[in-house]
Amino acid sequence: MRRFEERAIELVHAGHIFGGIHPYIGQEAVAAGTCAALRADDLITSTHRGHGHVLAKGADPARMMAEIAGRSTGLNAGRGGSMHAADFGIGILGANAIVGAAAPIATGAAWAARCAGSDRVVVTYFGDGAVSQGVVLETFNMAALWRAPVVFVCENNGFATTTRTADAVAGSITGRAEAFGIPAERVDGRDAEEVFAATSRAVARARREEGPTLLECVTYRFDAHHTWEHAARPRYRTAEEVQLGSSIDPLDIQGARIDPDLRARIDADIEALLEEAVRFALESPHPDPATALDHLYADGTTARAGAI
Ligand SMILES: Cc1ncc(C[n+]2csc(CCOP(=O)(O)OP(=O)(O)O)c2C)c(N)n1
Repeated sequence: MRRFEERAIELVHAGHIFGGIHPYIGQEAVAAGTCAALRADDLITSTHRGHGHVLAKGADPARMMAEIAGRSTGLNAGRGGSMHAADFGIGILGANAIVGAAAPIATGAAWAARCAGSDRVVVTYFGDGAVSQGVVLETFNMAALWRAPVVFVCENNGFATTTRTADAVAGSITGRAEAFGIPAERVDGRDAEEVFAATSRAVARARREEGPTLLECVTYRFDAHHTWEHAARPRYRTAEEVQLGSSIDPLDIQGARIDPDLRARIDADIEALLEEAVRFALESPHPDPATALDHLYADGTTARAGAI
């Protein structure tokens, strides 16, 4: 996830990825810890900062890189881009640019799984900026009433764009879920194993049909809200604060638990994988303009006259 995004940021600045991206750098332990607790047939929904979630759930890095570079070989033929990657075949129901909007989708999918008699669980991610959205609170209510097998994962990275959590969130994040009778846990979101343990407990509850859980994973966003910030440099946190926040790195925490030789081999493998992913993305064609209207309408329907 870290190296994928570092390479993606290079591609943004080289003009190969249009519109920029929202880096996940610093938050990787949340995606790694949660997805490691899931079965292959479990499902996730994600956010505007979704590269880490999608990769941790198993998306092909080359097709993901091609997707955010808008290429026809991308996961979604270059239509979804950075904020809307989906891969139904491996349980990724989609990232979502609308803050809070993936939570009801996840709860609907969880309810559908229950109705179909399956014990699949759905994990949905959102930030601290989403926890006061009406749709998220309505979703908590419904998920609790229906005991939907969904795990709400709030990544509290301290900011919503440039607004500090403390300036925007009244009360507590865990308290919001508890008000609906949903058990909630606040965990160190920089420690992948702590996240994994808490997610495993939540997933086991959900499979036992005991309903949803909220995990507040406390983390820190090392990089910009969005790559536009690299040039605009809005002043909402000092360089000293960023340095302090970034000094606790999830990669170091997990890396220290791995044999150094093994880590070096993993790093080399990742480098080779990403070299190939970048080559694949940049050598892939952009979608043919003649196909611009494909996938906009369900099969069997036609575009309304004047609608395009
Ligand atoms: C409904 C809605 N309102 C506003 C925005 C613009 N917007 C995009 S990201 C963002 C901040 C989200 O903060 P948070 O949920 O904490 O996630 P983070 O960016 O910190 O990962 C906002 C306000 C949006 N995409 N959707």
